Amino acid sequence: MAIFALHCSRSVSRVLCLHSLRYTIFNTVSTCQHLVLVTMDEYLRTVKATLSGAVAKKQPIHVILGNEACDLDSAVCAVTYAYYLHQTSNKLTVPMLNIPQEDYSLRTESTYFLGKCGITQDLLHFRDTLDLHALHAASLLSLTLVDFNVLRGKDAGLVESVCEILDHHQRECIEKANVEVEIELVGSCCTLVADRLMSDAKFEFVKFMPILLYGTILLDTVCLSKEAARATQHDHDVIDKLEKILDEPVNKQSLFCELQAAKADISSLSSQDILRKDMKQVSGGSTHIAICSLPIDIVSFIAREDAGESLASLSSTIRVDLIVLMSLTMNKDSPYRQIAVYSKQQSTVEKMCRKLEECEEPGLKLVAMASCLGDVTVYRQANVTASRKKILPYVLTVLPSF
Ligand SMILES: [Mn+2]
Repeated sequence: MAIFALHCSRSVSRVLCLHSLRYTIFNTVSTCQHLVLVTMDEYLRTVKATLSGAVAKKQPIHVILGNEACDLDSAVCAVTYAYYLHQTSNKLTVPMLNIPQEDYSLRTESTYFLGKCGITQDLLHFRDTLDLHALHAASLLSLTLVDFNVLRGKDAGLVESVCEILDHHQRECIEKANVEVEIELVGSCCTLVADRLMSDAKFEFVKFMPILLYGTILLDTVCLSKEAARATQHDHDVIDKLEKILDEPVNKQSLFCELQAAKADISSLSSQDILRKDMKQVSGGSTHIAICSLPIDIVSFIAREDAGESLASLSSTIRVDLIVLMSLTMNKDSPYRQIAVYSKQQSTVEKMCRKLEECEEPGLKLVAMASCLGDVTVYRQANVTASRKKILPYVLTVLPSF
């Protein structure tokens, strides 16, 4: 048996007993005198080492699945909540990023921040590295959805495997027995995860876990900005509590800027990569659309030489009729938003623009801007508080009329 002293943010350090890796996964607490604490990367290594064996032996697997945009919030929620469940339950718990593995490099803020905390791509699981549909068909899958609450498209078939939902988007899932649902419209889903973990007196935070949650909440709430109005009292409270258990003191503004810079670092990305970096696809009636959150302002994006081409090729590759672009950037310390509509069909652009201009809940306060591309209509969105989270449900209600 190996004895490890591990830095732990809450208690100074603890002597840990760590038996074989297999032991820690299946018998975490029950037969060990001390609570077994493993670091996050050790936990992820264990899952990597045991997962294929578990699949071959047809053992049940619990997957923590983030949303298909796979932003930092989804990634951090999946990893931290999976770690928590691993420590407090006896099931093999796997965090999964809801994108194909090859798309992970586009999530520059996630590769940066998780990487900085020792969580590299080889330790993560993606949609094409574990077949959820096969596990579901074999009745071996249970699912926790984090940062979204409804399975769309092909994934709708997985719904019977869902046992728990933890989210901060408007509720779309229907009430079901045996599904534990916690939805609260806070600024970051990490607020709900952090609160749940901090409320469990038996749970010990390990190194990097508080900072991952803390940084993600800051990024999601534009550093708790009043103007952006994304942070609720609950986000503020959780930030205050996390502050007390950080491994070392952190300056909020500089961490936010660091993450924002990582998110906006598009130096290695093509224009099509930029569109796919944070994209959600939805359908209504027979209309399919994508809503892309861009890491740079839209006017700068469409000025790129291959922007028009990339919009055209993306819309044919993923077969959407229309693409809505959104951007949130900082302009002299104030949040600044633009929104745009692209389609090959001019009439479709006009129709969506009219719907966005008419939107009352939330009112977007759109101001038309000059566009260098004929098939893209761009606005400054003076209501900076209307995020994709708020606009997407509205767009879903108007799509059937297209
Ligand atoms: Mn989120």
